[in-house]
Amino acid sequence: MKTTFTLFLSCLCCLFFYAVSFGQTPAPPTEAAEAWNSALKSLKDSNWKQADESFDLVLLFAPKYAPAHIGKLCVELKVPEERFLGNIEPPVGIDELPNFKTALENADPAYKRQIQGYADTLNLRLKAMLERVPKDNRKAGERVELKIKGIDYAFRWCPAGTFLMGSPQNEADRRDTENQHRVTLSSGFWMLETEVTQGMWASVMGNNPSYFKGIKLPVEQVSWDDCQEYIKKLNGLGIAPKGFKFSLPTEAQWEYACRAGTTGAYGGTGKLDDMGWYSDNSGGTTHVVGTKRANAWGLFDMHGNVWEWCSDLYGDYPNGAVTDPVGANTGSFRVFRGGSWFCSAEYCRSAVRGYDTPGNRYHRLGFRLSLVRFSPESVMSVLAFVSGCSTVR
Ligand SMILES: [Ca+2]
Repeated sequence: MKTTFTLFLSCLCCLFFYAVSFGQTPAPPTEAAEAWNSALKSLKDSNWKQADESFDLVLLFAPKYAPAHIGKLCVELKVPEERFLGNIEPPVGIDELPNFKTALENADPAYKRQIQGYADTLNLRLKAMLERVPKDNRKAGERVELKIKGIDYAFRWCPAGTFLMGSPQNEADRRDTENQHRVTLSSGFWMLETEVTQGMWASVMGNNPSYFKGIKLPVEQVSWDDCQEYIKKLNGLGIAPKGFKFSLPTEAQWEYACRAGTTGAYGGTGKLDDMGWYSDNSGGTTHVVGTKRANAWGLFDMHGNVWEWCSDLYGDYPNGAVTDPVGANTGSFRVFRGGSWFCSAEYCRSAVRGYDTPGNRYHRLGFRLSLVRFSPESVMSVLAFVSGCSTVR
């Protein structure tokens, strides 16, 4: 435990020095901010193991976030210099001397050597962390179930891979916004087998905003912002499989899962009437999820029933090949996909893109969950980041 805590503070020390040296002030992603607050609370509670785990999450979620907030930590912890630089014996009283930040700002040569040692230790530690990331060798469509608030959530595995996103020039009714380009998804992910149902929503949120009522009908009249609240609550339950978190799928993940290896206008059998509820067969309402045919990876209602929010900001597709795209950097609209009970067939194609402001709600718009892995790439960027630290002499 002593070693663990020493390493933890070593991380902070190293990252703080980086912040002082380079003055970075990146905005914190929500997950990193939450992990950071959790680490602070755990330290105050003298829960060293939890603090260490939370700091791991900060590194995983947003390595560049940590340094800008070390100063805040110093103020809160008031860790004395001599204890920080020597052998730390927890618990460290948070009311002790506020010399830590000053010491770092002065950063004499001896201290820089200490930083070097910390950086090397952290480097080894992060490499070990990378090696612990399990290999994704599951088969496409593999199924797992989670029981959440008494309700079964079935997820299907979508393996890492490459596909053509968008529609070919000869596809009927295609739009100019669907220009075809090659997309590689470097990590596999889990996709909810169906749209999120009203039963799922109500059990977590305590309300049901849907226009058409029924616990097995897809939830609708939920905004993109509402979905974020639901997902935040799910992640707060601590029930996601180790190394994964609940999320909206990215637009690329959504289309990749919808196509499940197909290249035509519709996935599965290729016939929309088999695969989904749309204006010609819906009778003007949503339907119980999972009552049409599933696609090749076991996913239902990717065409029709309700449109499904994705995480991306809407923007033009790139012209060339991309890896792990997450949408536009700026914009006012969030993407949704797949068409609905209200739409004619052309709007239910695999490649069709819808979008709207994140606060809007409609009785033809819902969503689907994904479970995505904490990115190994974020660990790699920490390694690069620490290497930058190590150059200090
Ligand atoms: Ca749908």
